[in-house]
Amino acid sequence: MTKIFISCALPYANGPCHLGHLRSTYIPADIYARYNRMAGNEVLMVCATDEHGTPIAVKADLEGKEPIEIAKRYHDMIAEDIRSCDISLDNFARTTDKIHYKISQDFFKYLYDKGLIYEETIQQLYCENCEKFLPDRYVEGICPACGSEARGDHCEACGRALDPTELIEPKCLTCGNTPIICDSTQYFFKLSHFQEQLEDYISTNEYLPPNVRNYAENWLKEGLQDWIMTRDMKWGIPVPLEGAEGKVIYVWGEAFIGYISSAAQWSRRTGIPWEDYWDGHVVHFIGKDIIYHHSLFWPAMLMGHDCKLPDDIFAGEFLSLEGRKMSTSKNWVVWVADFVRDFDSDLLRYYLTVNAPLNKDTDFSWDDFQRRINDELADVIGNFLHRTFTFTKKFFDSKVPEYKNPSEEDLEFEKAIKELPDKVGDLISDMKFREGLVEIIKTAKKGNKYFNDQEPWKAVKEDLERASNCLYLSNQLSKVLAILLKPYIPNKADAICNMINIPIEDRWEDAKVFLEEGHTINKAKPLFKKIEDKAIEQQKEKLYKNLEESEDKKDSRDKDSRDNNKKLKDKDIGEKMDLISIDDFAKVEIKIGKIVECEKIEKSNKLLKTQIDIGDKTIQVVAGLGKRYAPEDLVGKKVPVVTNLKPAKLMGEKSEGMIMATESAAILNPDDCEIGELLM
Ligand code: B3M
Ligand code: ZN
Repeated sequence: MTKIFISCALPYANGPCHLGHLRSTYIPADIYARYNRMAGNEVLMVCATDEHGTPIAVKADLEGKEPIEIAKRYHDMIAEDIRSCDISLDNFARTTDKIHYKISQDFFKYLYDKGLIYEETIQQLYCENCEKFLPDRYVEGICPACGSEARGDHCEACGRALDPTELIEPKCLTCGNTPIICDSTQYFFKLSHFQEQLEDYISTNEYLPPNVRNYAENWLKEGLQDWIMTRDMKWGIPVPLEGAEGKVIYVWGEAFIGYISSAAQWSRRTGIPWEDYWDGHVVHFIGKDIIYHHSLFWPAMLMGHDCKLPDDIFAGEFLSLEGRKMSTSKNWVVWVADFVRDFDSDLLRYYLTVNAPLNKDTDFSWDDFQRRINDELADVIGNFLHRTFTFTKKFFDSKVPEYKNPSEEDLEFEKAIKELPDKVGDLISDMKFREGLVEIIKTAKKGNKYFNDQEPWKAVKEDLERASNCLYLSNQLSKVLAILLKPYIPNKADAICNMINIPIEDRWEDAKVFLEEGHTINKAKPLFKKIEDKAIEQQKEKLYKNLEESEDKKDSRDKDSRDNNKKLKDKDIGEKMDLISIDDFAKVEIKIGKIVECEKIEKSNKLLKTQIDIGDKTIQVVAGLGKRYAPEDLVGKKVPVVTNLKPAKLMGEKSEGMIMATESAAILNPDDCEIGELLM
């Protein structure tokens, strides 16, 4: 039994949750937490709202309210969003809680006393009219790099981080005056001091996924700069040093502490020390835009304290919406609260998990959502369960029938059922949430095929043993599905347990225990309703209407601003997903080839060296197919090959092309592949 500390990135309390938050962070964290609890590990999963920072202070100014009122409003909304999707947090706190202030200030002071935080005078923008320094978002101007309008420390158009003093034509956001540049003293964290230790941490930590490691290594190569840890503003946690009046700790200098203060709050409530969990296995679930902060800045702060470092940082990549980047300011977004008003949250959990692996950017599209729910949840899982239960009722008096003299097909299906719990469990432990779900769907598909092949509706008259074995095994798979689906779609899983008439299962191991012959099941109820075209059309209409309205508003706000049209056009181009033109596609040459020779590459357990006849010549291709195919199986096989790739070397062997295969390393043959599988 292991103790596991799971954190979800803290959402800013300046807006409710949208689907992007769920996809990158909360759903994966929850699947992992639920599975681990079921597997008998002890889990502490925490989160909080991140309530400081300039965006909240600016919003408050604009609305004529106190920042704490804004924060409270969104904290409540976010808490409801998270609850409505059954994210099973053990504690959801706020960075404005007293305990958070205390721990953050102590943390800051400790680093200062150790000489890891120092003072330095720098230049900052100052508004003489408002008599205040203008940190981050308090100032607007033009981005010196791309010429677009930029907010303080960040240009949304080109994605660059800016020093506000670099802005062209800066304006105070509050009063519109042009600020002046003034000296100001701030506190800096000696991040550069930790360069070597961080290099070591990043290169030796076996858990870090490749996307996190790559980003971190690239930044480390550039060399780390010290981080400014303070701001001149009222809203925030006061810097706990003499002579630092009027300064607060920079929001990123205390947000991480939210993981700890939320856990500490939980400890207070339960009497259980959170430290035991931190000493176990620590996993941070985050979005990819904050890898820098979590892989470098936070570990360095912990190193400064001689604390144990996070074991794993799991970063979900981005979700776009109908092929465009999501944008809250343009209302190009689906809010969680709107979604769950119209659909069951389990459908969302399902779709956002199965849609693509988390280490890839992906798109939410309403049509695809409808297709997957109807074709997979309703047609595959729903149909399998429904047939099993109604048939058991009709022909076996709602009792699990006998299993006698199994046929070869029975034995094969029984094996697939018995293997499933470990297979899926291992994938989830490995953070391969989508792959686990795909295995479940695949097995349910197998179940449908087996049911069709056994034809129990006929067999019940001709060969009772065959019908009875079929229903025996189908009920067993239903039980396994009820348990294995729990981390993914908890409500539906509970509903399946009710239909099978077993307690709501919370132990993974129970999936390995078969129902007894004679066990009585309950009446079947429809589990997944198909989503109608009309419902999807309505959602799309709403989305496009929102976009138009927000563009109208923006147009009237911007009517006197320079060059507005050009800017919108440029932005639109930048915001499209990575779409390619037909000309780009035409560059790829794909041919059907025949594998004429194939051998294993020594020292690799998956690479195969193949010679492929592509008509006019034979090329050598090194392919990662060895886990799935033996070399002798491939000789003589026809395969699609990309033939105009730049040659590369893999394990010292030249590779002049690429065999088209799916992400699960199956050679392309659409009938054998899953819908939605990526080719690579
Ligand atoms: N509040 C939200 C974000 O940048 C930010 C996360 C803090 S995690 C310690 O996604
Ligand atoms: Zn001003």
